[in-house]
Amino acid sequence: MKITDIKSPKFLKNYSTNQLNTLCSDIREFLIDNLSETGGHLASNLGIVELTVAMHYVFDSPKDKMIFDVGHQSYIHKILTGRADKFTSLRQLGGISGYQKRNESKHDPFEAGHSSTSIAAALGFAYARDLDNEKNDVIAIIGDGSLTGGLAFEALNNIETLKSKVIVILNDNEMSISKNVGGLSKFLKNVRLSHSYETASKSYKKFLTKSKLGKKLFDISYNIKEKFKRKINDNIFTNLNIDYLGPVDGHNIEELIRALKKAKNSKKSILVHVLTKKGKGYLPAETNASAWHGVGSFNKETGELKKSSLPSLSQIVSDTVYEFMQQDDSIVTITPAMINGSKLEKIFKDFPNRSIDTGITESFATTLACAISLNNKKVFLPIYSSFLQRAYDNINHDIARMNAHVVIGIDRAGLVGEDGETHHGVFDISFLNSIPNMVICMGKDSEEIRNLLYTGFYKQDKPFCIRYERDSIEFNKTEFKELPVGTWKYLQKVKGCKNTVISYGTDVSKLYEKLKDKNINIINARYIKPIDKNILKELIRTKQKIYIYETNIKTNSLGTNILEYFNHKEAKNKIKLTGIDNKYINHGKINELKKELNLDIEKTVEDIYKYFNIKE
Ligand SMILES: Cc1ncc(C[n+]2csc(CCOP(=O)(O)OP(=O)(O)O)c2C)c(N)n1
Repeated sequence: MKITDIKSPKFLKNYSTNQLNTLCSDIREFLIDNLSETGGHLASNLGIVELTVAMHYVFDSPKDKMIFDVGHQSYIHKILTGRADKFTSLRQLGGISGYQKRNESKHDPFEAGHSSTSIAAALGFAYARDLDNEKNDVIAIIGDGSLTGGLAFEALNNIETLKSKVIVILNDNEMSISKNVGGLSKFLKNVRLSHSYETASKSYKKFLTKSKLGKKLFDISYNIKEKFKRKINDNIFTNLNIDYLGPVDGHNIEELIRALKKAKNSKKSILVHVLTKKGKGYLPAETNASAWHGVGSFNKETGELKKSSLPSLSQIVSDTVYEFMQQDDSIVTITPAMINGSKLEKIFKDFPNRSIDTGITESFATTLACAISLNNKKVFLPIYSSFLQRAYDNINHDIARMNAHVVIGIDRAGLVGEDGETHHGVFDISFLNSIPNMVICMGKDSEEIRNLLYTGFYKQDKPFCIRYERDSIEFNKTEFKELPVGTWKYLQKVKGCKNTVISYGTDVSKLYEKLKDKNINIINARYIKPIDKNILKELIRTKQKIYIYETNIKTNSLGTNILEYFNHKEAKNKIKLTGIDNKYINHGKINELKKELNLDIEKTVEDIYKYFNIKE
């Protein structure tokens, strides 16, 4: 069957094992073809092809609910539920999402993008099902990486409390984005080892039991194996009163179908442990699954990924902290599972004793960072803006309240593009702005980013948040200099001019490039909190007309900080505030999204001219 002709998963029920295997190969080819154009989470999806096919063979979606954790690995589910013909639009403006979406299909019962929610969601669906006396299965598909998140553990713990049956499929590929970490990951590794022992021991028995000595050797190893097995059957899951089934070879359709049927027939909640290979079937992704976790477009023949020739802002930040760590052994770097995304590879390689990957644990990592810093240490804690939402309480209750010296790197601040709604970093200013003791800043270029980091680490000793966008820019390695907290800078000051533009980050550099030599003052508000009251007083005194440009939610933004101050001073200045209204933003390329929001630089410049009555 042509992949794009699939309209519903029903056809699978009549397929033989051979046909199912052929379908899996065709799906892999389809994924590689399409993702080489659109980009997406290739390695995660290649690893879960057989598992998703087997799930749709055994269960009946949409009656049975399939909830994919994060949802980045739900592409095969999308294909089997009739969305293959839309794959050329995957993650593109107006196209299908890279995650499950309720308004996209009745086969998507729940939505995510952030990890570790699937078991909680499955429990909620199962509980409601039981209240209604319905009979359907609810299945959470969660990776071993996402299982490191505390929310997943809270849900596992509540399976006993709610008593509603759920099926948890643990897709264990030993990887989060990087190699998975932690005690649970070690336990899963032991189970994997026992599985390979199990497979090997069949031929081993045949060979050894031929002689007396061989039989003795076999008995000894058999006892060790049995002990191991007992340990596995008495594990964290069974102790939480969840049946454990596995491990199952995740690339063997027959084995998978057998296990999933058992899970379906089980009366109790059950976890099926499935072993898969991330990137399976595409050599570049199999051999470097981290790099191929989520990719842009690529050359499918050579496996070459298309990349910017300029360094990313994450790289510039990470390289700067690396320079500090070389001189200063009081600095510790902590990441919640984002070594690759936050470009921390070199720090982790060269300072293994002062760098910690905590798994997908934004909230834990933040409290950990706080406590470490209270012991004469400085902690660098880079977290993507949207994932930082998970750590709000820890930032407020721990770091800010105890005034801990943690430098939070707010990576992917602003619009992030193709990952869409769940990933845009447009809320962090709003939720950090209200926290006492908090400093929030953003640099306009690599020099300013370096100097802000220098200020955060060495010229103050309190919480310090530095935001940086998903972008690549020129990198100039410059001497460090303090940028006093709460100070702004004029990029252009025109004598007698009454028009002022205020912005920050690389946006202010872009505006400066377009507006230089015009009758407009341009202020770089590099500190969003605290604001520069000296400059603001001057703007009031000289009766400036003000245009504030931000690409974040307007609520509780730099703009509202300025308005509040002006209100307090009973100032009469005319002010225009731009930014994003209080709504969720879809997926698409960053520049396309900015256009849709009337926030692209070209339109903004036109708007500025109009506002100030200036001819272009
Ligand atoms: C709260 C949160 N933090 C970080 C991420 C980024 N992230 C997306 S997928 C992923 C790894 C997930 O690993 P796993 O669940 O094992 O899935 P795999 O891709 O290996 O199949 C991470 C860290 C996220 N989506 N949500």
